[in-house]
Amino acid sequence: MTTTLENWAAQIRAGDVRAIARAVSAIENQTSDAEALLKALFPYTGRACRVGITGAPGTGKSTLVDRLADHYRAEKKSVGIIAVDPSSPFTGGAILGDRIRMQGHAGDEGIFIRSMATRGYLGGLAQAAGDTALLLDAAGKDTILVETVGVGQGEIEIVRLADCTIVVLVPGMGDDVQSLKAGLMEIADIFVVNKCDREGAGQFEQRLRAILQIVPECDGWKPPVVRTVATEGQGIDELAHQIAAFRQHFASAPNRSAREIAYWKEWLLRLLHARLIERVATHISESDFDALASEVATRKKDPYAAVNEILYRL
Ligand SMILES: Nc1nc2c(ncn2[C@@H]2O[C@H](COP(=O)(O)OP(=O)(O)OP(=O)(O)O)[C@@H](O)[C@H]2O)c(=O)[nH]1
Ligand SMILES: [Mg+2]
Repeated sequence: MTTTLENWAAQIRAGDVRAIARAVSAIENQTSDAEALLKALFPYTGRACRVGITGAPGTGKSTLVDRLADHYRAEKKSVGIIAVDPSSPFTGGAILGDRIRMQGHAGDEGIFIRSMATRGYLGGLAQAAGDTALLLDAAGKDTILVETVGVGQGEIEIVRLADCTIVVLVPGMGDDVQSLKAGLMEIADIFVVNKCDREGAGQFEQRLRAILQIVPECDGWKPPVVRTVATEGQGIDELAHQIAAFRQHFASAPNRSAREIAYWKEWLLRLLHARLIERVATHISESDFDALASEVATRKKDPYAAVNEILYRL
């Protein structure tokens, strides 16, 4: 490793904000530095608690993240925030709103905030968010909050990078419990019913609890339901308490190791997938690829033979 890279890694581990920001950019732009840096930092990761916060647009995720960050800062814990917006091709729009809201933390060295939007394909975004979480972990952040809008598979892939996943729901707005996305229900370790200042919150919570009764426990953990009014900071202490309880529950073997292995298996598969596609792109030109696809389209070749041909060329 070159000394510049060594210095950079040391600055990151010391929590230097500019060094961290530069590393996130390197990750986003997929420079070769980024990989070398993450390799150097990897041995120092595994300490942070990664909390994923997902839910439909406008449910109050950013407000919750903001309040949770306040809670942890009051306990003198350092915080990293990654706001991921897979629907936006730019770092802007709603995320910009988040940034403005988060400016209450400006000047606080104990908190690092970064927004990420889609660049290229979704798999890339999940990887970039995961790499950034590793980076912040190595930088000594105690808690890493990852916010993402929960609508599709790509987002679910992003929250899977967390140790603990919070699904945010709100009463009303036709967001009926019945219509909850099955995928979101399955990934929740903790449910938050936010905007409990709204009418119908109690009823909504009851219906949610009734549905959860038939959901089986996972490794002895039954997802709790926390009521919040994020704008007022209500229920935040209870939410932090449930996150800590979840962490405690999975802190010991065998639950912890099984989760960790499943987590890294998914990570390895994604990386392998990305690397294979990369290699294919360096060995086979776009026009070669088009020619193969055209042969399949005209039934000159079957798709299995075409893929085998590509693999053979690697
Ligand atoms: N009444 C009420 N409004 C809330 C509550 N929490 C958040 N809001 C408001 O709901 C709106 C959306 O909040 P955000 O925190 O931006 O929601 P989000 O889920 O991050 O939104 P996206 O990132 O755009 O998906 C804002 O106007 C908040 O002030 C709450 O508990 N009660
Ligand atoms: Mg938001």
